[in-house]
Amino acid sequence: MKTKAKPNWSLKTKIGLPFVFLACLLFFLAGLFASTLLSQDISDVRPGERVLEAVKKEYNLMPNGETGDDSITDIPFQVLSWWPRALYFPNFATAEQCKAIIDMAKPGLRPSTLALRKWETNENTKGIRTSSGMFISAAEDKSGILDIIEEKIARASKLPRIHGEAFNVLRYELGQKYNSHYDAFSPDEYGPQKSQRVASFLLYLSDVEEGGETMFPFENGMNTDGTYDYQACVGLKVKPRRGDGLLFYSLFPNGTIDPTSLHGSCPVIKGEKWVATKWIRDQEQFD
Ligand SMILES: O=C(O)CCC(=O)C(=O)O
Repeated sequence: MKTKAKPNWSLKTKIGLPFVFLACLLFFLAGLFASTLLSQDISDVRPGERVLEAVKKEYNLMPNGETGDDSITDIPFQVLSWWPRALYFPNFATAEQCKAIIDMAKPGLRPSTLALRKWETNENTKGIRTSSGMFISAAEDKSGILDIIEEKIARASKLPRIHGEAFNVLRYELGQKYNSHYDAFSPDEYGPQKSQRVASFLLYLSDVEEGGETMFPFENGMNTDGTYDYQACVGLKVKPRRGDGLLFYSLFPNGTIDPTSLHGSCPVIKGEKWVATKWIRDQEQFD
């Protein structure tokens, strides 16, 4: 008797089940990928990055006053500290702008100088600030780059452009540094002042391989027990990165000097540091 051939279930199982399993897995992964893409508002958020204003909006602008304009400014920043009030602005300038500013400054570099306190002389302050630098105003720069940067600094700091001093472009070579100091001038130490520095904006024009950080040794009251050595590179440190900006305020909102705004430049250990500083005053600056 001819027996009915038994279907070969074992062979089908070997081919069919892994195929079905793989197909399901692929569908599942494709679905997961698509739903992740659709739920993203912005495409340039890196994992772990804190974004406060992620959704782009349409703005219905107000009529502006005589000194305002009809644009919206969007400059991303990170609050580094409230004491001192210090803000970090990634990608504030382009690599091309940084290079152009360095090229402008190179021919005019001279040893950096210090504003001297009543009891200080050039002799007894040697070694406090060892960089070289030069001053250049936006009006002197025919390329217009400093004009663009200055306008952006005014928007970032919310302080009018006309309160800014000329840019002080600085170069720190190996081992060069600036001991901790205040940018504001205490009348007790410097005598009566016609105006006061409110804030400082530092635009880093180069990366530095090692060292060269801008430091705030008294951040949030650290190191304030009276034993701080003004050369020591401690506290909150900001690593220079080409194109990034750092804004900090030397005065409290009530106009008195913030003791935690003490800051300096750590020595460069490897590489070279270039930075453009803009000091911003409490009234129009004529220079
Ligand atoms: O170079 C730095 O990081 C700090 C510069 C500075 O303290 C200044 O120019 O007042």
